[in-house]
Amino acid sequence: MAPFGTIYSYPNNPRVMKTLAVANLNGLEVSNPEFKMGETNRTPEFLAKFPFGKVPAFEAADGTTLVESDAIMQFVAESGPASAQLLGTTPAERALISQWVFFADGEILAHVITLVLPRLKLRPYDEATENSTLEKVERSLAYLEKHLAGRAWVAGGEKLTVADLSLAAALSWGFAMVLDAEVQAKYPAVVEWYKRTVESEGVKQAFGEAKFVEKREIPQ
Ligand SMILES: N[C@@H](CCC(=O)N[C@@H](CS)C(=O)NCC(=O)O)C(=O)O
Repeated sequence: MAPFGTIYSYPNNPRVMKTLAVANLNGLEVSNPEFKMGETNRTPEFLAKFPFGKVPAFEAADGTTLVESDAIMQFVAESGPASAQLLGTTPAERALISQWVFFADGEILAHVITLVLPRLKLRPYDEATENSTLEKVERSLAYLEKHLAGRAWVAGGEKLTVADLSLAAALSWGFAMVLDAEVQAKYPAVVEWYKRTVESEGVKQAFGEAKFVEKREIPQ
């Protein structure tokens, strides 16, 4: 199989997992070469293609270059036989799927990153920020919990879509590092849907084994 494209990023970036899952479901090969954050993305070669210098960054075999992980995911989703399943077909289906992709980025991932950065020693820990951010994440989880009643997949169809992949990617560092057993117990439908998503064929190979933190540690 000729490679469809290359995605550049540091390893285990949730913003990459969703695209790699979509590539698997579409039978497309997307390579993810070795990359050193702060080095590879500062080289003149990288900046010539991706002047913003952020990752993920994507280059298709046809020369198309893209940044913004959801645009990359959409491009790869549009480019294979699972396109209708992943992105929907009617205007209403497509907009609903986009709604959850935007929700995943703005209402979950942004907060999860605020919670995770002090645990990766990339930002000082601040208790007030931690508590207010946890409240925001829990508001989103409560909304998702209710929405999932009677639904196997977020957009309501019979198969997963990019909505599920974006939300699961946004939550992956959260469940692994911060949203511990006490939080998980409040949102059983979310946890069940999350496991269903990340254990799906094609997704598990991209996301790796799901990790759940038992008790969140407070960074010192
Ligand atoms: N909205 C962008 C966010 C990309 C982003 O913030 N990437 C970070 C790493 S996760 C980055 O490359 N930071 C390097 C920098 O700020 O120079 C997306 O979804 O792709």
